[in-house]
Amino acid sequence: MTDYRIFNNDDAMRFADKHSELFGDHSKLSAEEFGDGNLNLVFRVSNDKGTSLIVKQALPYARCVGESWPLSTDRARIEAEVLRVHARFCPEHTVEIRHFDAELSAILMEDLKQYTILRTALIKGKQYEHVATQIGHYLAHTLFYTSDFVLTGPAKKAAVAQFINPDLCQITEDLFFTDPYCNHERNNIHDLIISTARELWQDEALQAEVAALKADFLSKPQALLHGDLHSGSIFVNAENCKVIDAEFGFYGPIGFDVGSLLANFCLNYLGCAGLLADTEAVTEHQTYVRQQCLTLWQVFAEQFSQLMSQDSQDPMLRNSLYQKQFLQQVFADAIGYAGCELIRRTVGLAHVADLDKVSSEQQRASIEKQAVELGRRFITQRQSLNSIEQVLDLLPL
Ligand code: SR1
Ligand code: MG
Repeated sequence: MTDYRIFNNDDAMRFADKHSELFGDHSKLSAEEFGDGNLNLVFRVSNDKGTSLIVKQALPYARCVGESWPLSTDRARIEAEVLRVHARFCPEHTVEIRHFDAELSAILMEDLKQYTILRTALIKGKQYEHVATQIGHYLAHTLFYTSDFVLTGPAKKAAVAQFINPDLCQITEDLFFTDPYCNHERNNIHDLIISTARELWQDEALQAEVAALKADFLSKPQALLHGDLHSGSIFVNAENCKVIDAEFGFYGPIGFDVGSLLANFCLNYLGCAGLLADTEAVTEHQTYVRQQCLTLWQVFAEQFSQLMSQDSQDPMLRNSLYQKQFLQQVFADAIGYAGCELIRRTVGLAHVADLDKVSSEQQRASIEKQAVELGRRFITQRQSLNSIEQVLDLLPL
């Protein structure tokens, strides 16, 4: 990492100019840093005609905490390589990486400025019908084509090694699976739900289920995951969606990606009751979000099943009974991970605006309690829930 330095606007401009023909000769470039995420610097570099690219640089620490939380800059490589692999199998819904520099831990990528972050849109009550269909397709294709159904044993092991991501996995292992179930100083618990959090710390049966989900996260390298597929990692416009931000990628359980997004739809479903103007708007938006959850699972399951039956390379894994059982287990895993995401986004370090933006403290507390309860039910009932419809019946009306 000898040449590494933390970029300022000029560095970002030079980097973008050097590694792209897009701006042409004698362009007047400008750059602004506008990242508001937890970990990195993000610059927009534009020319005077409005053409622009994004430069993302990994800092050697977590931006949201500072130098006291060191973090490997290798996450930039992971992000660029995951997105390039995913783009091979689903280019239409994956952000395009134009260049990656390992020494500077910097990525040059397309600017999605004609798009909006899905979370921001959902919080405003906007409804894009195509999200679940397109992301269901993204999940089915990226997860299937990086799995044992397709890769040979040696190729799969090489891929697992390529995406070993210890620092970022450690964040998830702690924030997702451990902190919410003990009185950890990193937790961020609003005063009015402290008793709800205490119940989590004392619930040994629930903790046993979360332990099983964590153990699978640690030791079930089924496919190359995005690793942090929440509604802030998806850009949307009137026709299309694109996935960004794959720095948490690694080989893990397929249900983790599917469940993360399902949970973020559920968080918006709950939060919108305290965000939208009137009951009619809330009911209409909740109907939309419920439908998105249904479609997400249905599209993923249909396409993944079809890929398993038509394109599996391993002769034993072509067994249709095995494939059916495999998908059933992915479903149970997804519901379990969705439950963990609901809980950790409510009492853990990293919250979501869908709940935090609810301005009445009383109402926010009641919604947060619903989120924890829903998470608990997802985790504890995941093996006995037989369909996505049964899962959605658990959402409060
Ligand atoms: C310190 S990082 C906190 C959270 O932000 C990321 O988007 C991941 O979700 C992580 O858990
Ligand atoms: Mg992120």
